[in-house]
Amino acid sequence: MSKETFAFPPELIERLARARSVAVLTGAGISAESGVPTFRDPGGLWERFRPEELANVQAFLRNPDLVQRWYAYRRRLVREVEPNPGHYALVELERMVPDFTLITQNVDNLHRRAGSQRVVELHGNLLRSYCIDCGRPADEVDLEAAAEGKPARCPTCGGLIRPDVVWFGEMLPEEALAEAYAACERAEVFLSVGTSAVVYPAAGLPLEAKRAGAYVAEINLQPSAIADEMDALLLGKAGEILPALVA
Ligand code: BJW
Ligand code: ZN
Repeated sequence: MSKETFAFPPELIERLARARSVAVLTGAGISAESGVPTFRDPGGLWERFRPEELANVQAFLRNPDLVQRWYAYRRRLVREVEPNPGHYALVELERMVPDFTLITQNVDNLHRRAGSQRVVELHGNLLRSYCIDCGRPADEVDLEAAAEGKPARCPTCGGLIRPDVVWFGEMLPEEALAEAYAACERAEVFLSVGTSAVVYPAAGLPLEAKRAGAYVAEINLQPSAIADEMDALLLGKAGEILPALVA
């Protein structure tokens, strides 16, 4: 597929060709074609697992073993998959634009593995873990040391080890969030890709960019919660639309 075969709004193509500053926000949808389940789609993670039992600190403290095992399962999964054409198209876009920021809600590390350089991780990274008491980073060996039914603990202080991701009710990493807002202020074009836009503050970023003057376009399988606010809505797979857009 190329720009000719895909009906892109001419204004998007023109703005993108001229833009010196572009920001992109990605969500789970961009990794779907790699085989990583999204959260809220049919068959998504939250259909089989309840977020309130897994994605907040109270749940972790109540049942650290269960939460650790859930993340171990997801770590294995993301290590087994590969970045897809959507990820690689964003690497290409970064090469074409002088000021480019890739803001991601994803914790799967696939943007970095694809080769994206400037990646702002808003919700952390599944492949990192740390001790909730002393803060030391933990490695895979520490995590695997857990005995059956006993959660993994820090070899230094005995504290529980948690994944370095942002759970509900937790603050996003301050520096990452500041970088994301700054990129929204500068962006002439902002692309929102594969996110349902229901989780804040990330969901507010496209509208920040629009308020600051950017042309905002959404690329999504289904319209997001904020699709009506977009200048352009491109419905389809990110792994097909993004490569056509940057071709
Ligand atoms: C495709 C596709 C293909 C499929 N191609 N597309 C303001 C208003 C209301 C509530 C709040 C608010 N501010 C804060 C809150 C509370 C809360 C919140 O937002 N709640 C709402 C759900 C109501 N936010 C927080 O708690 C945040 N912290 C915070 O704000 O701190 C300050 C504070 C604290 C206390 C009180 C108030 C303020 C933290 C949010 C952390 C989110 N964490 C998670 C889990 C990360 C760890 C893990 O992975 O386990 O992050 S939740 C989960 O959702 C994950 C994702 O990053 C996030 C977003 O999901 P995403 O990426 O959009 O995925 P889906 O599945 O929802 O959508 C997929 C999309 O792809 C769909 O649109 C498909 O159509 C599409 N798609 N295939 C293109 N091939
Ligand atoms: Zn410790």
